[in-house]
Amino acid sequence: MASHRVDARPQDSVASEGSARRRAPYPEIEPHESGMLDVGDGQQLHWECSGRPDGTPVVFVHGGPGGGTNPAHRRMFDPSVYRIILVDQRGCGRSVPHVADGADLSVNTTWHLVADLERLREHLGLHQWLVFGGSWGSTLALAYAQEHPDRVRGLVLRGIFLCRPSEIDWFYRGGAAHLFPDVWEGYLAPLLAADGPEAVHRPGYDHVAAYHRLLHCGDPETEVAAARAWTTWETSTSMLLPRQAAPMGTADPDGISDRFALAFARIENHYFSHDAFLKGAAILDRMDRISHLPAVIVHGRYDVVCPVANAWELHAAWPGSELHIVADAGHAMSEPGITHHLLEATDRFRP
Ligand code: STX
Repeated sequence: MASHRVDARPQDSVASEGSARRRAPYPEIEPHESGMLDVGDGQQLHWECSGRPDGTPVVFVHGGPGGGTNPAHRRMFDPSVYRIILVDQRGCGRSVPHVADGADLSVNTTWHLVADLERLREHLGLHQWLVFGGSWGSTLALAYAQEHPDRVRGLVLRGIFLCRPSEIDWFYRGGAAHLFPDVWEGYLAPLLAADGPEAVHRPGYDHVAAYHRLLHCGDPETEVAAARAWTTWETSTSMLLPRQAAPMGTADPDGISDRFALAFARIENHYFSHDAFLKGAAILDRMDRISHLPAVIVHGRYDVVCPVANAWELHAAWPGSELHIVADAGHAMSEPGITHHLLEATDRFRP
């Protein structure tokens, strides 16, 4: 039966949410196994397993695309029962070749990433796994599950992103600028420098196409400046109250390296220049393939990167899913209310 929960009323959300009511992630752990998986096309993916070696498998599908995994991601799962699998998607994180080193983006599409997950599952000898993904990780988790429903035990999804053109327009072509006009100035700066104000402010100007030119212009300084501006726009708009959230690796705007920014910006821009390669395979059009699978969806009410309507539409198309709208959170996994509900969800999927 369909169910949805709004966990706190907006007016009482922040002040009354004592830390006692919000769970902290599991302790830091180290992997017990890792490797590089050759997936063809000259690509090798870095993967690792932590937690219980013979535990119930869960795969963490990271965001971006291009965001990579980090040690904090292990902490969303009970390590005494889960075999926790982290994998860096093509071209980013510890996978090679890295996009910052010029990796070929023509062999980097949603369908390559779906096939890569399946290859990793086979490599690890797993019959099925729980699939956990946020943001772009939710898009990819859904695309994977729709291709390979028999391999998925269930899904835990947050910050739902369906990668529709309207969602790309919202975040990268001026919608969200209405909420973050100050941060948007930083996003526009490289475009203004390259194309001038008349062009940039003309209706129909394509910010994503303009960024594509800058990110591949051949001048390293311009490329890095563009990559950092693109990435900062995203990291600086992802939390309702940044100081409330624990530092979680890449979400820290001060912790962005040039290398991270180049991969993140180039890979995202590549996917969003191609509607994430989903034409004819829109996520919401193929829900019949996975509507029998159990799923928990967690989404912040004030998610500016991926508006909560995405989660609402996904839940509406998935009668068995459970939706938690967190009243005092934005987009980031590290926000207290988001972390809390994700931990509750992964605990409930324990065997
Ligand atoms: N991109 C959304 C996404 O997947 C549209 C995402 N947003 N921020 C992140 O990922 C990081 C936390 C990896 C910076």
